[in-house]
Amino acid sequence: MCKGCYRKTPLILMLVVLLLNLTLTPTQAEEEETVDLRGPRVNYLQLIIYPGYDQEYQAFKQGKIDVMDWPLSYESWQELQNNPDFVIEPLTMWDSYCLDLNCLNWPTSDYRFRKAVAYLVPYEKFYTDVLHAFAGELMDSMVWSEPEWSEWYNPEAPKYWYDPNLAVQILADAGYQDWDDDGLLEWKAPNGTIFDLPPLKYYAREDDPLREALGKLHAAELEAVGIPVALYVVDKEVCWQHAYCMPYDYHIYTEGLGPYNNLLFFYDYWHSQFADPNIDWAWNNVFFMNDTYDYWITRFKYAPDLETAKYAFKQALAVMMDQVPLIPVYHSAGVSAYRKYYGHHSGEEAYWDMPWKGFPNVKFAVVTAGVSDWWTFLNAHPDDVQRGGVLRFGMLSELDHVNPVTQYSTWDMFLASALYGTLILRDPFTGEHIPYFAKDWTIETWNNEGENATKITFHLFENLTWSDGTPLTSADVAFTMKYVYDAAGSTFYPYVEMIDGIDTDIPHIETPDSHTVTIYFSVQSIWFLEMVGFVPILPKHVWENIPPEQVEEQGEYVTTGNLTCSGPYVIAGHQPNEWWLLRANPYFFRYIQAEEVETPAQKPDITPYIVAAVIVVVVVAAAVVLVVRRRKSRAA
Ligand SMILES: [Ca+2]
Repeated sequence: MCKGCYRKTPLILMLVVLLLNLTLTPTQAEEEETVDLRGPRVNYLQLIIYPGYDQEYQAFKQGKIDVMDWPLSYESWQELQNNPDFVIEPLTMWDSYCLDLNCLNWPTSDYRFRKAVAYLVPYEKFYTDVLHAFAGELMDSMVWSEPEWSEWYNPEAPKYWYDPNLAVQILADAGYQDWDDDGLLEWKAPNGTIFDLPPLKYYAREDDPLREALGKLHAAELEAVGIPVALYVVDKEVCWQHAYCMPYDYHIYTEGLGPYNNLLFFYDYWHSQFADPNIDWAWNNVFFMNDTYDYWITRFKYAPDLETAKYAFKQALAVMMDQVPLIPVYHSAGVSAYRKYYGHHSGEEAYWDMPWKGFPNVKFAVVTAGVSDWWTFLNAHPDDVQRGGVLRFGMLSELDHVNPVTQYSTWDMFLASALYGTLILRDPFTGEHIPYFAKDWTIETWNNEGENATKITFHLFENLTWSDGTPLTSADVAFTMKYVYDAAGSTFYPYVEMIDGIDTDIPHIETPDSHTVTIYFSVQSIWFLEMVGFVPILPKHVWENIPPEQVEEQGEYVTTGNLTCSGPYVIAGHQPNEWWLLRANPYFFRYIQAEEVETPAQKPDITPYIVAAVIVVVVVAAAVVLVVRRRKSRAA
């Protein structure tokens, strides 16, 4: 779900936060809900991979996993809602499911045609028949009027509620009519020449029932007005080959974005500089190229204050909605769920039937919203056990990149966030920036050749340690910023590209002592904390030996079968396409000691996992080959 990468931001300038109490108390949660910043509370986290939603759901129902990575479907919710073995929580997720319209391929290259296509999305029918007013909420704009986003929403921006008569009128005015009376539209050029329309290549995601249904409903509406459609309901890999890879042979694709916590992706995805059809995985894969949009979205990204950012964003949003390179349709809602009691796993009798605790219902996600975010990895535990047991977490996919630098999919991010830390986190309930590896930070301006520019000073906690026992210092932070700028296919390039001197051998980053780092940016923006604060910190002593241009082929996991990390977990084993086993990392700076030593009989029987893991590492290494310059985070 995120190139992964994604954030609503209560902006706090010149912020100094001192963490005095390790337990957060949400200020405005409707019900009392807290998270613990210390963890993990289980000995092991097992990420178990399933080929599809149905298989994962069956495993969840049978108690083979404690929580799913995906929200419950409408049908699953109906089945479980009164079952006392499950805890079901309402889900708020800021993601976007939209229709990508390829602005390079005719006829979706014609903005009048795109407008007509937008007016043919049967929103209400989709909402009642497919979403069941449950699984998602309709969006009338790429940023919609949820309370949390209302200050960025532009009510004046064009909307495209279903109106087939208007669609036909727009098409006719633009020359798209049934000129030869065969039931299909043709286009009459201004000089009178008539062109047949090519069937619209429409890609809908077979692995996602909602997106499949959306594609089918919309395609039927297009055909009903005489637009020829070739609908391909195919797996995500096939969709990606057409929607994200050369030669971008598609007209419409059922896109998923997010979840996100801020709106910076409007720059990263749709500024025209990223619309390069000559590379695979172009971020701007709809090839939206509009000077006015570029102007406003750049003003937004490099805004010196919040008011400037809001104004510029609303202008950009109005341009985008007028030009419709994408049609917003819905965002996820519904519920996510976990099992109420610890399962009957052999060797874990000590925990059987204990209530599970520590599944916060996250609104501002590290990886994904609901009860299956990173916070659950850190907090989940059997009732009063200080630390013990195994959390079994279902996943819909194997990872794409076992690499913190090129992490891309949701599943890449689940692993990376379990292993690596960032300078800051967000309060999962309010979105406020809170300490992680940095205990406090200060945002100031500096004089860059006569212009105001931003600098941020972070003070690191002093007990940060890598999983091999090496201290984690400001040198690791400085190294990381330069490395993720240089690395091929780096997910975090946009986060660091405005660091002053980042394209030189000596970036403008100061490390006056081992726990202090000051990062200078070349311009001023309110967003820089949002960027560098969420880059996973890498161990310099490991990654300095990996050439940035070889970050994928020579990445640490590919060459060693392990990842030196500093987060809550370390890798304990991996069976490709079946599971990852992670063990609580005793070097994690907020590691929770077990209150008492468990007897061997209480330990989970994980011997088969570890044996298998030794065997399979080479296979994985050979499979990791895809290298791209930039990627975006996808909802799936
Ligand atoms: Ca015709």
